[in-house]
Amino acid sequence: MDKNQQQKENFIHENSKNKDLESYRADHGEELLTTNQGVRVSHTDDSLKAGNRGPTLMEDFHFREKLTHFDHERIPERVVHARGFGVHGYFQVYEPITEYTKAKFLQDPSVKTPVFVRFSTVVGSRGSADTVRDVRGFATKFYTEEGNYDLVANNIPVFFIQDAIKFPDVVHAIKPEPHNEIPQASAAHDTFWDFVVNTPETAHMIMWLLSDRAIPRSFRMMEGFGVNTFRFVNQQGKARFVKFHWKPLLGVHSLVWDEAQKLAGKDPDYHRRDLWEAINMGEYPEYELGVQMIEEEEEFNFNFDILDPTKIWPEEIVPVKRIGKMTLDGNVDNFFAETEQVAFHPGHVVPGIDFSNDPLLQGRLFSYLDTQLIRLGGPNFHEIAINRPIAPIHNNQRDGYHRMTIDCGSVSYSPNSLQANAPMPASEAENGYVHYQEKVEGQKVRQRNESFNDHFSQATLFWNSMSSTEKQHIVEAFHFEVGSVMDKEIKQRVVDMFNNVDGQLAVQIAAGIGAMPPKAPMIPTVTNQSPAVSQENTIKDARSRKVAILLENGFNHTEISQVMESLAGAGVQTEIISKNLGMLTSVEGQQLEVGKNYVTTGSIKYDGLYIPGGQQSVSTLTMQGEALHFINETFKHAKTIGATSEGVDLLMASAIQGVAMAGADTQDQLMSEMGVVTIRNASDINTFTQEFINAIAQHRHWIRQNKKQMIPA
Ligand code: HDE
Repeated sequence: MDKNQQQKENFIHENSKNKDLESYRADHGEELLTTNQGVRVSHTDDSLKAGNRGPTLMEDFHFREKLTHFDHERIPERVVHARGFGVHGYFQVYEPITEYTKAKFLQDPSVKTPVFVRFSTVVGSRGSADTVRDVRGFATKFYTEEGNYDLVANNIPVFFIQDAIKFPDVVHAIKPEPHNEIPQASAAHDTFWDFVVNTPETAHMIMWLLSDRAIPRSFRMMEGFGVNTFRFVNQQGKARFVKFHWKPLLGVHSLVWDEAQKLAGKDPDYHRRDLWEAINMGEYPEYELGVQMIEEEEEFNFNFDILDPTKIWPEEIVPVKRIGKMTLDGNVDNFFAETEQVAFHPGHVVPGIDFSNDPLLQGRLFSYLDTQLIRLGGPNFHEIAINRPIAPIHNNQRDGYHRMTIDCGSVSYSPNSLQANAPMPASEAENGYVHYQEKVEGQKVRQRNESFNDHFSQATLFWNSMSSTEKQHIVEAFHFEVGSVMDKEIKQRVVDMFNNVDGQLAVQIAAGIGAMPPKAPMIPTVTNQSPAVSQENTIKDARSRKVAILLENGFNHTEISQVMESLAGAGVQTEIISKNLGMLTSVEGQQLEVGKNYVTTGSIKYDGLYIPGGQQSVSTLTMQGEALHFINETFKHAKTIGATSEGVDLLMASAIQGVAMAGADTQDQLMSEMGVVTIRNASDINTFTQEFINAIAQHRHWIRQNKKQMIPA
């Protein structure tokens, strides 16, 4: 049994949801072909015809069944979040949090609650690219003993709108325009920005959407946020307001825009492939579950409304308590059966978790069940294998399309005496779900409370909290997004709207989109920051990063093998790239296999680059435009570059020499400041690898930011 199979075995046996799924798995290897009625088929390559050149006969049941099934094998894609990728895992709480909630899966650290997580983009259709600028969905189904709990989250903590009644509007505005279905998976068009300038409550979300958060490096390196305000309720009935967070243990990291755009062409599956491969290699992504809690009595103590989904609760004011950890350790067996058919719903809660009056959440509670009815073809989608709880289901609901359960007996109503009124409602002591008895009073009005009126303070807070590089990326994103808008008035209104966030931001936006700067650039009154929202302050780790090695015949085998071994020891993967696929031979005669050539990969697919020594290898590479482009592009995207002995000469033949060295006094300065780690003397290889690994852990070296325009890549 190989490693992957072994992992799969462990995963199947340890996880109760997977044991449940096991009875649905079908393995067709080494079996004889049958129809759906189980009749063996003797020939499947020709339809039954009247004569060799004659018409196909109606009685060919095998042909008709095969074509009919094929004709019906699509279901509607999700109206939003159509493109997604699902994986299995488990969750464990660190210690009982009985004080805050009675939810059973949050009480016992020894219990592994199975989960299924689906990551997604929002706007693009099912076949769109992974690395587009967009919000990412991060939906988790916990199969708890008390029934399914869904935490249907995004990787951005706020939302575009404050009331769910505007959801169809924002989605229509951002989706491809209806007359020509252009553009795919992008906000960079007139209808979206028209909506934005007419809807000032979008300001805070737009700042996040145009930040690096919207182009994650990996699903494994993203935060998740429940966005809406929920409630925790404990055994004594005491409630607290709560917001949920997922904190990735690899830190929060992003791509750069040029890279994201190129990846969308070179590898549209970049994110799903990254997750699929990480799990297959046993590099299981981990996320801590965090909660922010606010006491009921403190509801009005903040300068924002805690029910407003366009607001964060700054972590510096309301700390995030980390209560447990989720590990994702299993890929699906079948994308359609699991990832496509899974159905999430923020209304799937268990005792101990309740709702708030957040008007976005209230609307969501209607929409998710409703959408599954059309998408999954009726009310029995809870019976689809991936959606079934591990807790038993007993009620009087019956029939409907695709009913699987054979409900026995004559009673399907309540109250009844024929079955002693079973199935009977459970008391609270028996874990029956009891809604929190919040007192609600009011007139029926179509209005918003005035506490929802401040649309700019937190947008400014976000802007204030960004590093200079993050700010530059936001301005560049405005230039791309709003620069793609045709209508000049809309462009001008974007400048004027974001003048309310920060006058200098508005001035910079205007400069890149052919609009006038604001007449009176605003000096913000909000001057504080929330360091937690900046990715500069995240965890830095080299683990599971991927390094490309450029190589040709005549390389130095001792050097490359020492470096590869050290990188592997630090959990860094390597891949050899060369002009052609096949084997390469070192000076000493050893052979190494090429993983990819320039046609099948590109620098954009790696976190760093290493060029080993070997006179002949380096001379050949120096003559290859692709190799030089690879180096230049890696440099432009601020990634770590390492070179040993003659490998350093190749760097000097690239654009780095002229561009990076401009202004640097010595090569040492270049090395230490720019994340370009070089060593001429191979006897210092251990020092090199240590420094190289540390540089990779930094993710990017933004000090190169100002030089990127000079790089021809
Ligand atoms: Fe969703 N959302 N949404 N949403 N949402 C859907 O349900 C909706 C919102 C989120 O991987 C739909 O099954 C409304 C916020 C995720 O299957 C639909 C509003 C957040 C997913 C729907 C929102 C989300 C969805 C489409 C109020 C972050 C993908 C398909 C304005 C907390 C789940 C489906 C998956 C999917 C409605 C806003 C997260 C139509 C009405 C805020 C991760 O029901």
